Amino acid sequence: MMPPVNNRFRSALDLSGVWQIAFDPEAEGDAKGWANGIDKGLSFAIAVPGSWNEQLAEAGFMNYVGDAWYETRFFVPELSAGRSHSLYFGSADYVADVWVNGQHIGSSGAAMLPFDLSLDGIVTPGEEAVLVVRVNASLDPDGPTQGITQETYQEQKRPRDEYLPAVRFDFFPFGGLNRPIYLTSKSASAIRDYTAISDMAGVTFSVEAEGGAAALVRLIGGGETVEQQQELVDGCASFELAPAAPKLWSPDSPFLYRLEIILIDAAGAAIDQISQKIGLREFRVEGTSLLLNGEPIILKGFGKHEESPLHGRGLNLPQLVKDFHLLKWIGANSVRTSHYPYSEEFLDLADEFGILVVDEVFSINLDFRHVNDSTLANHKAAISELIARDKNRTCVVAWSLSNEPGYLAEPEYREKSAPYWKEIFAHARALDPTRPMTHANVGYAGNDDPAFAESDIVGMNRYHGWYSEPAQLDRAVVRLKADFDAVAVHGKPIVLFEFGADAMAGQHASYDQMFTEEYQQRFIEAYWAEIQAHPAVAGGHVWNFADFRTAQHGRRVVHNLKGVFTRTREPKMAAWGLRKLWGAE
Ligand code: BDP
Repeated sequence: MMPPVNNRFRSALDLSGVWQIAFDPEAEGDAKGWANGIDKGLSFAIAVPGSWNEQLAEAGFMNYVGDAWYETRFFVPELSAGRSHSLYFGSADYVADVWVNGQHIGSSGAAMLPFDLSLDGIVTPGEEAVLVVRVNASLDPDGPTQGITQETYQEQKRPRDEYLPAVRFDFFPFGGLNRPIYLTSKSASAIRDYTAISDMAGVTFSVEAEGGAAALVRLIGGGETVEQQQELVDGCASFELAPAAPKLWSPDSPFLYRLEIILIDAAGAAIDQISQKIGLREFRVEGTSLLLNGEPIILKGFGKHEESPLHGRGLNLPQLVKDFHLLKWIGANSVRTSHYPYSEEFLDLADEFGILVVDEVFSINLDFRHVNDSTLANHKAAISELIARDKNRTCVVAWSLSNEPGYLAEPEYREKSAPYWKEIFAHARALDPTRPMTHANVGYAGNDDPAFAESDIVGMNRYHGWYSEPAQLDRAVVRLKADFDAVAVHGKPIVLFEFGADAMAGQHASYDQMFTEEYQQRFIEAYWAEIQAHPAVAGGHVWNFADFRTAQHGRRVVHNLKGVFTRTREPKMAAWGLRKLWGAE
């Protein structure tokens, strides 16, 4: 799916602003006719994009995950008469239905990904339209991240496991319209999709269009313009664009070309255009190494989250820009989008700043006691939608297809997961044969995790010295090295996608004590030494870049404090330590 574009041929009107929201805990909105307009007697003002939780905490909705109905009005410009209109949602957390002028125009697809709904025949240029969106922040029990309800803990006699809100993961389930929404317009004859695969020599490119006779493609940059025009056959054409003196993209020098795709009609006139920035780079696996542009690279970076005070998971551009400066300041070269696809604005900045992205599908802690055919189908659909959105991104160098499946050490994981992973990885590889695939293994799933056989990169998360061997780094590193040795049998590069310790900013001790800034720093340094020493380990991502909010339960102080920056981005001691370790000082 292509992001919204503003140019000569297309317009994208940002509908961000203050909307109205009404909560519907009993799911009666449908029967009450809220699709035509929500009950203003019950509604609150709400900023979009932005999660409802912290905005409306005082009104009682901090932990709300049920139906919530949004309403706004938008104007369809008269100028756009005769054009094709749609509404583009960056995401809706986690499921949504959309009505315009009382008509149901469609639903969201995979959670945390965009969806685009046609308005043709629904809106009239020159007139205002009423937009109603019903969002629900609970997850399908058969999704790639399985949902859970508040009742489950009691039914399963696990009251001590109860989280508020009920989730099966370690971050807060912020609900709402968390990314921008656009009213888009384009001509009926338009570029439908394109695939741009870059390497060190240039770009292999293919385009699909609705209407038009030919496509003109230009790669502009480094003092050169490479241009090709071809007739469309069945709406498609393919190109090879190779500059004479290619300038490469890398973390040290994130040079971006401009790629222009112009659709041309039979009379030779331009009728549509899309442009994107693209870097020339090659990322691949060779033996136990990762190579960027032919040179071995060690991944240094973080698992992150998209979240901030007040905004919740709502897009917070100032913080996002700051985060990229902090990534550079600390000497990081990569990020995993733990544990879901991040915004397109995040990817724009990663391209720009030269940050390699391991792009993760929203699949967390899959419990194989409850995995069924629907789980597999939904997981595959989420991968298809992720790859469709991000396939043209220079920064995306690998796909992560799941985080910590088999997390409960359930015996079913061994029995059922090998064929499951075979299908999942084959599905992803068929959609993108160019990027390596990985997942993030949890210790409980074992060093013989069936997913390793399918992966190109052996990804793992380890917390020796935290959840086990508390405050005993000498024992922790022995176990870590044993894990590395055990998974090295695959002969593939190993990346430690998570390791870290909680530190309460301002807490100190002169000996190893959990939750202090010193222990967090010593923990990270001890792990980094093992990462550097092991010949098969090709990188490490500290968990986490910054502190983040979790659901409420007795094992968290409402925040996970494993950030090397606080939630408001002040560095802890470990951040200064990493800056030295990673050679940025
Ligand atoms: C891992 C999870 C991550 C958690 C982290 C932790 O992948 O989401 O936040 O552990 O416990 O198991 O801090």
